[in-house]
Amino acid sequence: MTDCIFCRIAQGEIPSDTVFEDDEVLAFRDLNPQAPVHILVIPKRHIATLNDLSAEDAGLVGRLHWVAAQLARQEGIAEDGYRTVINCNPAGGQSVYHLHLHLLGGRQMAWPAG
Ligand code: IU
Repeated sequence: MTDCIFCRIAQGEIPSDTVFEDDEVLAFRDLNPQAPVHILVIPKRHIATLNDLSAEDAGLVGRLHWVAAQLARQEGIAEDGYRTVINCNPAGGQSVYHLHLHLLGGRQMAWPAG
């Protein structure tokens, strides 16, 4: 989708601080970090929200989490702990309509999430 900013980042049309990339997945640092480590892990293919997943996408979503866990190790936050979040639709706090997994760490997280 040409009007999707994360599709444009995934295609390299808009620069990002990339920390991981393969054929299916891109991970880059959030422009407005909410924690010392705040990375977004996205599928390169456009999927708007968690609601738009098909059964065939289950492996891809697992891969987003696997990449997040590898990055947590790489960033040195795996042992202390971290949080992964996928916001869905307005009440879930989603603002960019291209599926993305937040990886947040480097500080104590509060619960319940705001
Ligand atoms: P949300 O779950 O849709 O609310 O998260 C969107 C995130 O995308 C949010 O943390 C933004 O800071 C981040 N972001 C970004 O890193 N780069 C961008 O160009 C845009 C949003 I637009």
